[in-house]
Amino acid sequence: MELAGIVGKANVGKSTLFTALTMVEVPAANFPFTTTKPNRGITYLRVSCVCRELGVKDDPNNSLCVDGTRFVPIAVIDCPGIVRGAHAGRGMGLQFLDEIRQADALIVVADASGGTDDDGNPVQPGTHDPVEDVRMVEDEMDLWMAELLARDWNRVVRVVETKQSTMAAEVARKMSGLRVTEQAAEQALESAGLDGSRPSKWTREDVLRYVRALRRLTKPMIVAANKADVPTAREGISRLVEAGYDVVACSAEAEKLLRLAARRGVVKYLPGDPSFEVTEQARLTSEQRRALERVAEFMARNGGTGVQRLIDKVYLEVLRYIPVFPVEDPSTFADSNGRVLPDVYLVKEGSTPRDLAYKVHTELGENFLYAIDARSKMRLPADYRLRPRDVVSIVSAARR
Ligand SMILES: Nc1nc2c(ncn2[C@@H]2O[C@H](COP(=O)(O)OP(=O)(O)OP(=O)(O)O)[C@@H](O)[C@H]2O)c(=O)[nH]1
Ligand SMILES: [Mg+2]
Repeated sequence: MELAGIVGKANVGKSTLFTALTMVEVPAANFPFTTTKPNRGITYLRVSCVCRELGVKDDPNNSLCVDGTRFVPIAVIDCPGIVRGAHAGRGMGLQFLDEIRQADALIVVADASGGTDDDGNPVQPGTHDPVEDVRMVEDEMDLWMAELLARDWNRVVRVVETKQSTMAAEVARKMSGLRVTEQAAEQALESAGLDGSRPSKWTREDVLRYVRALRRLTKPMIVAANKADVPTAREGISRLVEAGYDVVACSAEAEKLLRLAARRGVVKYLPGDPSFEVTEQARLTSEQRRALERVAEFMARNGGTGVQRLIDKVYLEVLRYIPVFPVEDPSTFADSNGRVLPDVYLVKEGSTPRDLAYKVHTELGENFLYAIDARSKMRLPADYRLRPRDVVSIVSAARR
């Protein structure tokens, strides 16, 4: 399953976001280091289902369909807070980053309201620049990666400079746990403008420039400009956008409140909806009513709480994944058990039907013959690139 890591400065709302995304209740409180160990849960990517367009009643297997909206599961991990010096053990340290080595992408949470200092202590809102929240996390992660790279550096220098190996091969070997491929290691050399054949000439700045390039390639990130419901967040959000980050303004607190209220039947709300409705049977205290009114006002300004948008943007825009519906029978859109539109798979933009086959099952990939577009019942050309919401039947040589 896909995996996203939630990281950020202490006390910015990571655990609140995690609970809003997963409905797994974990402690959240207004002081730094509330979280001491990573929390794991499942959230969902929201995509439009093809069931209505095809006029069928689906029977999902790997995802949920609610009134024509599909929710595809994605694992998320909430991490302890990061402060300057964490790579050297300050605060909660960075050991926990081991848990998110396999993440596809990182959600870096910032306190857009500017109401927490460098160490996560509450301060007057609007007095701290949230761009600093993000830079600090990037710097600490780079120092952590540089340390990984520096381990047995002398040996790497020797084997590379005596041409027994290449820098890219050595980096990929050392960092394969971080999903660093040889190709990415090579590409990072280029984008950092470094000579991979002479590592003995690299300065410490060169190493940092290199791991920064490598991190950007292998752990793309999106910034959650959280606490966007606080008035001072306006300025903070603009600063984050101006700094060039991919930013989604959100209120984890508003989303958490809504999802809990929806679960209790108080409101009608699907994650990612731009607004919600209070149900008729809801019995609310005046305080609860006011809280919901504040959320409604915020959503009207922000086009929703922004929380679902984070996940959707990470996977569909930053990582450029495409949701496709593999089916076995192109006439009924069912699998061999008769389940209609059972699964949604996420494939990288540019993937072919054969890539999809491999993703479903290695054996299906190996015995791939061709694929059929289940909408038109036409055979797809061998070089066909999958498009969002394609419904594809794979024909393989495998016998059951
Ligand atoms: N106004 C507002 N407050 C929020 C929001 N999200 C979280 N908070 C508050 O921010 C404080 C910190 O929330 P947590 O979720 O514990 O933050 P964290 O980043 O997990 O903190 P650590 O685990 O200590 O690093 C709590 O008081 C939350 O209620 C939000 O969207 N808006
Ligand atoms: Mg936390």
